[in-house]
Amino acid sequence: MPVVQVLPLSRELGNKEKITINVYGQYEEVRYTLDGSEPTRSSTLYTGPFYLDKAATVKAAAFYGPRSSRNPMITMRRSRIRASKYKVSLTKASLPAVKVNRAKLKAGLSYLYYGGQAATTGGALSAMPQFDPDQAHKQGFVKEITLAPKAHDNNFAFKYDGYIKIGGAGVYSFTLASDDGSQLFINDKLVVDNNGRHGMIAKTGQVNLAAGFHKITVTYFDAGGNAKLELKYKGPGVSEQQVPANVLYYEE
Ligand SMILES: [Ca+2]
Repeated sequence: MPVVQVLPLSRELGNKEKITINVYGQYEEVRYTLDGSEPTRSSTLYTGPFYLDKAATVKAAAFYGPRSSRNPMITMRRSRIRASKYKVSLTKASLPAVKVNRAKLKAGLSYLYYGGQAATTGGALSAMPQFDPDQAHKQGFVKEITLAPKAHDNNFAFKYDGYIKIGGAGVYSFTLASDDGSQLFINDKLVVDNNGRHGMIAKTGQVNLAAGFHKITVTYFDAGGNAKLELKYKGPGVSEQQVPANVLYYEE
């Protein structure tokens, strides 16, 4: 009986993955499915490596002899089925860049700050607030993500807004570490959700970005104890680092 192998073995796909089916032994043909069903003689015929760009379960089987049979369609046997499961965490399409008025761009991010009684209707702030601009304790600009402008040691929140300049198109990983909760939005899409009351935790999210400017929003709150916030990223031509000041802008 021929032995079938589907390569690569189960894994997370990038944007596109080449799938190869190898067969060891004598066989007539190889057929496969992508929906998890068992391959039959009417399934897709394998003629060579093919590309997958979405989640799928590849199930393949070789069909074999006996060659001398008068009716090989009926008597042909099926090898053991081999399956390989592929998943994707990314949508294939990239987030398009947004239009900005370059003449009005300034380095840094704008922020809204909430602390003390001003941020809540009752008692100290202990969860991500609504970030109503009218309720902000103060606002201003920072060169990069930092808690430096805080006016309280505990129970405060920030919302940073601006643009991030992406040089090379492709998949970027953002890692948001915070004590307590934080969230990262790119073009209003939640990319990292690290919300909740907790000590220092890092969470990572990936997003496929076109080159150009993208809206970036980071929200953060501290519910007491230690307070920390860090945003790192890596992507095409960018080794993992704190998101640097020279890619952050706000519109005046
Ligand atoms: Ca804390």
